[in-house]
Amino acid sequence: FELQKDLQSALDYEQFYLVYQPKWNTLSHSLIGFEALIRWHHPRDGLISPGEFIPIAEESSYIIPLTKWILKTACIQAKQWDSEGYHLPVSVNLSSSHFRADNVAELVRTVLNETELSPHLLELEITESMMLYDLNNVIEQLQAIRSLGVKIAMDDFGTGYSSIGLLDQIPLDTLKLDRVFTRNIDTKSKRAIVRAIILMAESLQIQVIAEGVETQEHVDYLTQLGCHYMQGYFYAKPMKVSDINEWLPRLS
Ligand code: G
Ligand code: G
Ligand code: MN
Ligand code: NA
Repeated sequence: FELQKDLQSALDYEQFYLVYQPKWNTLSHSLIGFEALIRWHHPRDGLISPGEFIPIAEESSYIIPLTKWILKTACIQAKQWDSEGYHLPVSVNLSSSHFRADNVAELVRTVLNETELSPHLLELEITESMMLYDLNNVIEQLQAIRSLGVKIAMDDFGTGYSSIGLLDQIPLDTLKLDRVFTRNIDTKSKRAIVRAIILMAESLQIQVIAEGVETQEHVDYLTQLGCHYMQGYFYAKPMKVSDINEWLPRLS
């Protein structure tokens, strides 16, 4: 209750900020983009995890203005990096309740217009649970978003209510392999599943990126299985803009 009340004023008091986690191409050893992740600096309790407050925001329509702020802030940042010569896409996480409560495609169109960000520098991360309700409505919105030139990624793939049978119906550019696969990649049976997911994605012309890559062993196994896009603490943690800006010039 307390948290819910504080949440309502957090946007007005500018208590939110975004951190950005690099995504890596392990073949070319290059940065391929960032995932934007929200942080809440609570005036009394300090840093509160989105794992705690996003579900609360999702229970009310607060998720709509909150996501609008996230989307706009991430687009402004991507536009800024673009103008500095870093033409890197930024991904933004969307909540499934948002698709039920609002026209997400319209929001994306508005924010792209306001920020003048090139649509190909934006990616949206959706989850399998989005497909549970009103599948046709979600697919329609995703098609409208994709026709703008914005990319769509399926987050946490393989853990939720598996949408494997829908992969040819959902407009999709990327699968984000959930970090439980990475964590258990030293298990033969898990590798068999990951291999099958990668082969299936290839045939459907969908890219695969592994999440939660933390060790050289993870990198080696995933590389053997044909996965060449990775995200995780092994490469970089989510960072504040000021840290990213210090880190970027040292890459090349
Ligand atoms: O960043 P962290 O690992 O603490 O995130 C915890 C959870 O919160 C993850 O499931 C992540 O997807 C979610 N999350 C983080 N930032 C956002 C955001 O901006 N929007 C939404 N909808 N979820 C987010
Ligand atoms: O659900 P989603 O994939 O959007 O969640 C992203 C969350 O995963 C972020 O909160 C981020 O802090 C966290 N994360 C990023 N890299 C790693 C990692 O290598 N290991 C673990 N355990 N968590 C990670
Ligand atoms: Mn994500
Ligand atoms: Na994920």
